[in-house]
Amino acid sequence: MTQENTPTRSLDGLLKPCGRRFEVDLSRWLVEPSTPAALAAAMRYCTEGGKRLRPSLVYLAAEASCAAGRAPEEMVGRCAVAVELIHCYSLVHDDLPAMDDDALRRGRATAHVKFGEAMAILTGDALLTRAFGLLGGAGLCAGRLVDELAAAAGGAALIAGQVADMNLCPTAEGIEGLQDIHRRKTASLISASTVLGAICGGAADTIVQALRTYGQVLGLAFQVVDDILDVTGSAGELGKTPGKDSRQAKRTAVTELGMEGAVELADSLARQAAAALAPLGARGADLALLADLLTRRTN
Ligand code: GRG
Repeated sequence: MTQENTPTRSLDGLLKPCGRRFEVDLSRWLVEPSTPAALAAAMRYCTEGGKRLRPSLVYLAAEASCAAGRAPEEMVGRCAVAVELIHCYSLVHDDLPAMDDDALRRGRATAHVKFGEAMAILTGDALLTRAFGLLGGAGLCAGRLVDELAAAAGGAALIAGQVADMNLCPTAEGIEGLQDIHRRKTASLISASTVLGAICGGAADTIVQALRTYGQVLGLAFQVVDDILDVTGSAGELGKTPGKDSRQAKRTAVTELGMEGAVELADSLARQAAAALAPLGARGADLALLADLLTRRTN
């Protein structure tokens, strides 16, 4: 990165205001009336903490693509909560004994350790279902929003990525095969976040497409950094168990390319993500900065 466009804002500086907005939206939209108190408590627990990257992308993409005024706040809030609920459900289920079998998430006991396995499964189910309920009530664009999120969270994307990651289906060799897994398990939801934001902002098709590409490439970069942090990070920093990939003999960007190659790939993908924002002009500045800052994150 050259001197004149050295970022003056930190990752915290970008994400914290979005995070504060998100906590308001989450407390409004998470729990339906008549939800049993024990389930509501587990849903709250499983949605606390984290970087709030995906809802932040919804807010930033909505702002960047809304040419006049502000994107409709309720629709944006529903989308921000919906993408985070899908993310949280996937983490709860990923941590289960039948999957990754982990005891630590976001610096605390995982859901099945805290509430038992049955409640953890049901909490994940409730988060997943609530996400689509929120989009279904999002007004005129509801159908489009549901289609986008269903594609990102479904059997050809997020779940396919998990199936491949767990070696439950054949996968292609090499970095191409690995990136196909990353595209599905990580980038699909990150891209859906920017696309949902763009739809809320009433973006033209070229802008929606630019934000889709940005999200896809950013998602690939994000997963490469996640692979790197699994080697270099500590449990204290990450809030989850480091070193799991090598203990489980998982293919990662580091195993495929070596540490130096993985760092280069993350940088290159971050630059490609920022370049995809060209059609947004100056309105894409925060998202471009975010791509750069995320490659240097420590958790
Ligand atoms: C169980 C259907 C199902 C899917 C699980 C998301 C996932 C697929 C597995 C979790 C482990 C993993 C490496 C996922 C890839 C995406 C990723 C890097 C998640 C962590 O996202 P962060 O860092 O987490 O944004 P926080 O806690 O900050 O929200």
